[in-house]
Amino acid sequence: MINDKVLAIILGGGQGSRLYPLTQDRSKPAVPIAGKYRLVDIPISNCINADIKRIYVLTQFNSASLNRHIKNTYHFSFFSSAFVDVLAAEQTPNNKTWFQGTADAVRQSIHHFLRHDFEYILILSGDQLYQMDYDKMIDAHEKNGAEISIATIPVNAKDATSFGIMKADDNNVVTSFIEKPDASLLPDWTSEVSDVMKSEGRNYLASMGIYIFNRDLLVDLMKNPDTNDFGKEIIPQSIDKHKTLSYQYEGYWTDIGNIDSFFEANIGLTDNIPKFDLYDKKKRIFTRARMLPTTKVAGTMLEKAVVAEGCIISAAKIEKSVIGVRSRIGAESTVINTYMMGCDFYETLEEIDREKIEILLGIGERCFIKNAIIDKNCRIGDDVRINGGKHLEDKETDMYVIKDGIVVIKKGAVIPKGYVI
Ligand code: ADQ
Ligand code: ADP
Repeated sequence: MINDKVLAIILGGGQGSRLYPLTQDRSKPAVPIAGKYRLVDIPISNCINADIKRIYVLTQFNSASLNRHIKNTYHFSFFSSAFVDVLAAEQTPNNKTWFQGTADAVRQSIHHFLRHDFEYILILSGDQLYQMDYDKMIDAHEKNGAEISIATIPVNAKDATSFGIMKADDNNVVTSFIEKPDASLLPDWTSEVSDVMKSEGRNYLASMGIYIFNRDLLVDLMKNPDTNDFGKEIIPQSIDKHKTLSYQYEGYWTDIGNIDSFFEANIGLTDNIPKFDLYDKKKRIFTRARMLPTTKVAGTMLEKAVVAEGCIISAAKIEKSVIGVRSRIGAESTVINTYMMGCDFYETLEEIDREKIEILLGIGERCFIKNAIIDKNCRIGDDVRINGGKHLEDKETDMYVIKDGIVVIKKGAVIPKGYVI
């Protein structure tokens, strides 16, 4: 099945500077999450689960790993009109600049979209973890005769300043909107919410950055070259003129735009009942099928560990950690509260011998690693000690970055034997 009324656009990311150094060599949608997926798999899977199978991913930075991942993952039938295409910021004679914001990204690519038949355009963010049924949102949009719909979620006062906040009337029509209000303005922006939300102090109705626009309206709105952003300009300027519906969602949703929230979202998967459910067969998250061997574990105490395929683990203990594909962890090592992304390849014994490789891929022996993100293809020598936490100050070296107490080992970094962070 394919939903032929809807075309989906995934805003894959500006420069991704808040996720640096994970975005040093790759675009944000290509950042690996949950041991075997990439960020972009989340919105794409939500689309596929709603039979929306015509999808563009817009990105500023056209990384090889994003293109390879999309090309190798999303194969549709030869006879279907389904596709997932990456559109990177293009420099053409008519447009010499990169995307200036989310609306500008859509504007600069709109000629690609208009080649297709569709009634609604569904605009999604590329850096959120959630499983939402877009079908229901589209139904509500149609039934209410809306021209724009915004998915909304109640948030607390602390979070409210980082989102677009709105008020809606009894029919869920948005009556006012403010992008990222200053804390001093918040008292004027509370909304009536359900008792459950109220009990959690979530009194503000936030935009999830997920929009539906009617095709003709979007084309019209894109004609004004002075509007660069949906949250800052398009939405606030539209609510008086075009019927804008708030579609409220109360499930799990988290923005994973910075290192801290990215880390929490990944480590959260090790909870007894994670808020993000990777085991629901109706809401499957798709990713590249890799045909990896099973994981081999010897003598390891695993406590709340999420371990992907193809790993070789002899650690003493792995606790509250996500261990990505092809990870190797040596004997007597301890890994706590850590997201290890894994490796893109294995090294054969012959290669190790021939190249005289001293520090092997993965984590060596007798290491202690806590509160860290280890990007792909790192080599961590024996007896390395990484003890992340709030006692560490923000810092950057060739090998790692410390942000909010989380030690992020850069992709492919080699950490010498006995090194201490
Ligand atoms: P932000 O998340 O701060 O607020 P923004 O930085 O514009 O908004 O990013 C939205 C999405 O678009 C992200 O996935 C981002 O990576 C992507 N993006 C940003 N610039 C881009 C570009 N030039 N090209 C392609 N993709 C780009 C928005 C809304 C708020 C709302 C929050 C919810 O403005 O109103 O509350 O999303 O997260
Ligand atoms: P995944 O989706 O499993 O993370 P990718 O396709 O992104 O994998 O990455 C695999 C990359 O690793 C490919 O670019 C591949 O060429 C590269 N690669 C495979 N084997 C080796 C190797 N022995 N040394 C260096 N790079 C390798």
